[in-house]
Amino acid sequence: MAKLALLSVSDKTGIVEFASQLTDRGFKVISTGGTLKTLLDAGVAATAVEDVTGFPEMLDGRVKTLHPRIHAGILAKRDDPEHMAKLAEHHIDPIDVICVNLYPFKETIQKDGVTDAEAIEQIDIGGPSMLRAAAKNFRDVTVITDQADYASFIEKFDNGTADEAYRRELSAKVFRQTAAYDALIASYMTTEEFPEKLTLTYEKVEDMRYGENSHQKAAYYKEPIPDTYSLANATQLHGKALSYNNLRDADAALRMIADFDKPAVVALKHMNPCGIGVSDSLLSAWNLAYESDPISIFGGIIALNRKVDLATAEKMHALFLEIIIAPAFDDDAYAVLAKKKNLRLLTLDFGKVKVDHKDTVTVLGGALYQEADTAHETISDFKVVSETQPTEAQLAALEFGQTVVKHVKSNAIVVTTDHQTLGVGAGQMNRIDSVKIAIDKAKDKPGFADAIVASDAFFPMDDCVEFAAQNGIKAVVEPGGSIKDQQSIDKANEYGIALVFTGVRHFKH
Ligand code: 93A
Repeated sequence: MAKLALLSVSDKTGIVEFASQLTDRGFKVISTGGTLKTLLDAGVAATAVEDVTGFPEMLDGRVKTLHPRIHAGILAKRDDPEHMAKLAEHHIDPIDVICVNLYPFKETIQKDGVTDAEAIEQIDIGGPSMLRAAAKNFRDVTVITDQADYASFIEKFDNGTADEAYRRELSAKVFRQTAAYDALIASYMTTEEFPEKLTLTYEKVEDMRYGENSHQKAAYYKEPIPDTYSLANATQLHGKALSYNNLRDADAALRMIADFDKPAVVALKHMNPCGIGVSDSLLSAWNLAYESDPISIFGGIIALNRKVDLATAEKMHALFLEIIIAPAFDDDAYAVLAKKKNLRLLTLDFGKVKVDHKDTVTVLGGALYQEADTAHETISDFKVVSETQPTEAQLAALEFGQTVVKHVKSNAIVVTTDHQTLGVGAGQMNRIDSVKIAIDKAKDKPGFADAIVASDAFFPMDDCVEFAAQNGIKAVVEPGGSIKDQQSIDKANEYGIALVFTGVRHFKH
């Protein structure tokens, strides 16, 4: 009896060649409507599923292969005499190879203006059923869902290595595929923000040379349909492959720069900004970001929110940088930057800036899932709690500082003007230490006379306000909310400086 192969594919790429290779090797091919037509048109012998089931495809194709003659043929255990006797009793032939790829649900829901009915029609039922049945019965059945496996199966079949271990690999691949397919459907159908089962699914972009450190293995995955403004949608034009740390840093830089409308440059190291400049031109924004901390920027990640021009490119070219990410590069700017063969140059559509999604982090044995911190306080959200009112200029600086500080690892303190960071104190376990670091970095810079202090969380004691005031700071912004707020307010009044509360904390761990 000829071995049977059932081929039913939405994406018909490579199917004619695969089917003819199967028939050349003595397989009898069975197919569903569209696949059958493709094969017959190409002159490959194949039988209609209807001729096997004795039933027509019905309900607009919703029922084609959902039939005991198909599923018993897949699921029968070949070494079980009772199973085989049942097949014989009902004149059902065992099916040896299942080759299926599914209705294009993902592609469909990405189409502009797609209706719910169109999306739902693309939920494949019969395909996953056959795949899962064959994957369950991998000891006897070969199941193929990845086009890349057409050639590998033929090769292994020919050299006698299409064995049970190989079929088990294919089976695992199928369960991953159907799980991911269902996860995407689940996310399409789900309206709850935090459903009782989190069915996230990611697709491998690449294996990485290593993870955070060279002894850690790692791979990069992206969402099936990432937001337009996301690192997964960035295009690398030039340079070495992005490392694990590069990707995290580039992501952090993209989140930061998304908060600025005017020409802005973010320079970043280890997920923290070392310089942010905002101005009327990209070049002057670059100068501000650079002058914020000309030492730390070495080996940094740069995000710019305008097309990179030659003058700015030349400035960047003079430094050792890891990554430059921008909406685009002028040709001459690109030519200058691309002289460094390792420098990674990336572009991303900044026209679709929208950092509004959920972040997932893992803990041992679990995952935490939360809304991204998109809260953004402006002057109208500020509550002045000191006797001294901030000036207009100070208010603008406080707003800039508040925009920056939420992107800095806690405990976060930044010293800024209204368009430039002067000092960043990040990641200290004690808030006063962050204040000291930020002020120490800022105090000799031009612009310090107008500088303010911004804090990501409340001051637990009055020492932060005191230290700032003693060092010449005239305005401070913090969320407030400490039981000792009054002490900080008293200290601001004692020194005659302005203190502003936002009411919103921006921890970043
Ligand atoms: O509508 S279905 O869920 N009902 C079925 O019984 C069925 N059998 C196979 N979809 C079904 N398929 C799918 O049809 C396959 O997964 C494949 O994607 C597609 C191939 O159809 P055609 O050969 O007509 O192009």
